[in-house]
Amino acid sequence: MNALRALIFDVDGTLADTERDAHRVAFNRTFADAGLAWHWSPEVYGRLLAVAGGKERIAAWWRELGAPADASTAAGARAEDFIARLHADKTRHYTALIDAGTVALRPGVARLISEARAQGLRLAIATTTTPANVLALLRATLGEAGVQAFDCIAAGDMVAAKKPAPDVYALALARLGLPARECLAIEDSAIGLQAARACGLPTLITFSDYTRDQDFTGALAVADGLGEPDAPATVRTAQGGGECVIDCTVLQAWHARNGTTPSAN
Ligand code: XBP
Ligand code: MG
Repeated sequence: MNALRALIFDVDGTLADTERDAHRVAFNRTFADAGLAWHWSPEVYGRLLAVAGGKERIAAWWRELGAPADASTAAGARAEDFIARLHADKTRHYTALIDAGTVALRPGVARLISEARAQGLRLAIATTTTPANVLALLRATLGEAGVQAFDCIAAGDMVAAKKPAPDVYALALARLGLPARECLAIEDSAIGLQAARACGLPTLITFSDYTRDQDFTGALAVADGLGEPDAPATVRTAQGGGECVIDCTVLQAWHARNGTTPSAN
């Protein structure tokens, strides 16, 4: 049996519900600043989340509007440069929203991070988003100690391919210096699950409003959150369903069963 030595957290949708009220709002503020008549409603944004990464999401929208990928903008800038500038502005808007306290951590996240550290588990981040966004979120919610709690942050632009490609999880594992079988990933989305599973990582899904109906085949367990003692999570595993507070003991038990039983779906 492999001991559980590290937890690898996704960020958006997993640590916090950042997408609708922070990332989406930041994109829309950026579009308004740039004089673009683009506005992503919560529904449109939910559909666009199928494309991981902010720059890639804008490029997908650009293509949806019928502009070829190599088109020049009205100002004569190449599309790629134009999108990169928009995205830098979006990161500025996003971090300002986070600094202002717009988003809280999901229930149970702060509890699990502190329990894991107290028990000597190592922590890492594997995210598609920009490192500045992760640091802003950790600082705004947990302070500097929150940043220090993580051994490493693996982010989308540090690797060749974003989720669902496994690259960002492979980078997190390399930086931890641990094999996948000694770690557990916590994700909220099907593309995140695919990325983690492609690295061989046992994966807990804590789905969000945007991802609740996705296909989580291959997950170790699927839950509506981590839960807190006064509001346990509703959880489904291969052994059945029920309510529980997901803590290190629960994760260790699921991890120990990994590979010996079918997945939660
Ligand atoms: C989710 C994402 C991100 C954010 C946007 O990342 O797809 O792209 O929506 O972030 P994860 P950027 O769930 O892997 O944390 O604009 O900084 O790319
Ligand atoms: Mg996510």
